[in-house]
Amino acid sequence: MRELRIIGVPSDLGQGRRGVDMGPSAIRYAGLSTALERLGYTVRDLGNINVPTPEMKGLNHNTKLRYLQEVKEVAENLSAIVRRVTEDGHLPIILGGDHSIAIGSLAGMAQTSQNYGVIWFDAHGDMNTADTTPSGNIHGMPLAISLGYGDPSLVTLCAVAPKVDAKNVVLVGIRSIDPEEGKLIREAGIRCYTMAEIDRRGMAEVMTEAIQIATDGTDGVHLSLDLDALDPMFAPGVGTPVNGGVTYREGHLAMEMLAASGALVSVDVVEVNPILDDGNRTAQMAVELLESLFGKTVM
Ligand code: 6HN
Ligand code: MN
Ligand code: MN
Ligand code: MN
Repeated sequence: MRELRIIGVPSDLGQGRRGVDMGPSAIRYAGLSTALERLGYTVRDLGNINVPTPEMKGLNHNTKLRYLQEVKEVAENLSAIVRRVTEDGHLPIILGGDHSIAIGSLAGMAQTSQNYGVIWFDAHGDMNTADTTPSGNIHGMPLAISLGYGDPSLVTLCAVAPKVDAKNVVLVGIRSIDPEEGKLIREAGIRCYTMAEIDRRGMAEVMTEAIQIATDGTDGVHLSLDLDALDPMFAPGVGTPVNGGVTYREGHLAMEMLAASGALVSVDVVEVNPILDDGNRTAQMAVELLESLFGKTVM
């Protein structure tokens, strides 16, 4: 059994609402390490990487790519740790922070010898660029950047571009796409499983296909788990909630199927915002989903 390594990335630079920087603490407080140890894993928490806070930096004039320089530095630092953990044969669990941190997760994985696919579990496509963003928030761009679209300094991070092949990337849980973003998703040729398709076909069929696509010709799957994929009823503590999301059991089924595939090589868990939460429910949900992802079953 592979050993697990937890890496916290307390970043809220990629989006507009404070509090998501407390995600790693909230998820730890909800008992992540103990839960994974109960499943029989050896777990080591590597602590948090250093992330600047917005207050440190004064005004940011790049309104199309907010905190570009800082987001890039965080991604670079994270990528080095993810790379080292993976090369040591361990599986990284990266705790956000906003979704911009996935730029670093995927950059780290792309530098290893492993060829991987990505399941991007999200209400949103995260396929904006500076030309299409309605907000200037980089958390709406990490998938585009990883596929080679967008700001050149982010796209070429760690001198590998793209970080993943679009033919091995799937979006699951999607229900909020900006108009120009939708065009890029189609142009890039990413398979996009919307909530409407999940409703019609069921999560089991969708995940069977999603895992097939992400594992086709690859050595494994990176899961990028944005808690806003879940319906706000089950994960209220997120900065950009959208109604009509993945239910409690659909979420667990997806994780259970990914566990059964044996294909998981790395995971990031992002967008948990304790300030917007109802108690610590969203972090608790994240821990429960990770338990399923790492093989928890009824008996
Ligand atoms: N997330 N599409 C919107 C934007 O501002 O680009 C929302 C992005 C949300 C990103 O939740 O990781
Ligand atoms: Mn996201
Ligand atoms: Mn590679
Ligand atoms: Mn999202």
